[in-house]
Amino acid sequence: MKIEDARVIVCSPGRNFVTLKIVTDEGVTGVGDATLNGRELAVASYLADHVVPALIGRDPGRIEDTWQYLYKGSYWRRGPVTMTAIAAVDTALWDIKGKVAGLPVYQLLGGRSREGVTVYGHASAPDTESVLTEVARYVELGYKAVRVQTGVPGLQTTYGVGRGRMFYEPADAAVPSEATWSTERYLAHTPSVFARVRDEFGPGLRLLHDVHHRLTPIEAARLGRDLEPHRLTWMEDPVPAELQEGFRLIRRHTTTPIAVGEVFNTVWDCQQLITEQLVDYIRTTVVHAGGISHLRRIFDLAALYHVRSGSHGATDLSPVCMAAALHLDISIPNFGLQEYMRHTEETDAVFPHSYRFEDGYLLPSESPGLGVDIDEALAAEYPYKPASLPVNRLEDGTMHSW
Ligand code: EZ4
Ligand code: CO
Repeated sequence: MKIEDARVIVCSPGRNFVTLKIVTDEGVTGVGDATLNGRELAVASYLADHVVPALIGRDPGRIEDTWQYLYKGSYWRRGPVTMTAIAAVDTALWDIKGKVAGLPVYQLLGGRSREGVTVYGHASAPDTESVLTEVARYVELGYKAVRVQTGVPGLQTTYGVGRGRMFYEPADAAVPSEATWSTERYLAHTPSVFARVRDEFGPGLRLLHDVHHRLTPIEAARLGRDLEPHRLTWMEDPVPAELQEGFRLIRRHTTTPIAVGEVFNTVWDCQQLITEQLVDYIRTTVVHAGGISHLRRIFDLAALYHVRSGSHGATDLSPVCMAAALHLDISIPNFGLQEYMRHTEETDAVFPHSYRFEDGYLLPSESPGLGVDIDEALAAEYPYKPASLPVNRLEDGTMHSW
């Protein structure tokens, strides 16, 4: 079998997505997600201009060899654009291998290690009282874990607080919109939100919170300590993580578990965090960390150090990524949680899939391969729209991490 064609499909059904579809000479096809939020066209060009020509004629069964070819062969290693492009190829080849074998991909990864993939949803609202209603909505749907984000008194907008119920889409303008941040206001407010939510919902519900890279290690240590009585499942991205050793300082002061990694691309970005046991959950994903092959390497390393998976799953990760994530999630020994933000109806229609939500779990498809596809005719009805992630400034105008 040979790769005959590979198409890069850019579309915007509700938001922008980049998808790679590989076609073989025997008619078997595979799909991979290549969406990098706010930088979509860079990956589309990387694939179309630099990767696709080298794929034509290759044996689609050689997944590992193709991964190494694209990683070592580019000379310029790592980085989000490169690793997202490699991820798309890797994912599509796993899809093809599953279809050829007549098995869902999780069977090729060793089969089920659990009955379902526990997911968490996003409850958000401008204030504490109204967020209780949003958490209750998820509990009623059967969710066993909920991420809670609220507005901060004195700040106009805050990360994670959506305009609509059960939906949040931060990439909102062609040129980045600007938000204002105050660490003081945030630290003063957030513990009281979790006190109220824990009090209302009791000890059984798993609660999570995303700090979104906005604190310094000692500030994060203080927040972690203030949240300890409310027993969070995790505090996510407490600080920007380029400085991996910075997490030692957080660890010294708090037992609130830490989850990091949605912006990481390779095992090298989290090697120290994992081997020094500085985090509890690693949030790397299929689409941004080199596909199923490389993500499994990261999770295997993590398993040696008591670190569990907690893959990113916001709406900018397409149903193709979600389908792939579920095959890995159900098979690995050290699964923790999977983030799950529901896509819009338009997105779901363009990416027909057969994974399903049931009582707080997502269940991977039983179809051969990944069990997801792209309707190219429908996708063509939703052309790309420039959209960037916002930027963040402190109240005095200083640039800050968003
Ligand atoms: O800001 O996916 O945990 N989820 C997140 C997301 C990210 C977006 C960036 O593309 O942090 O909301
Ligand atoms: Co996050």
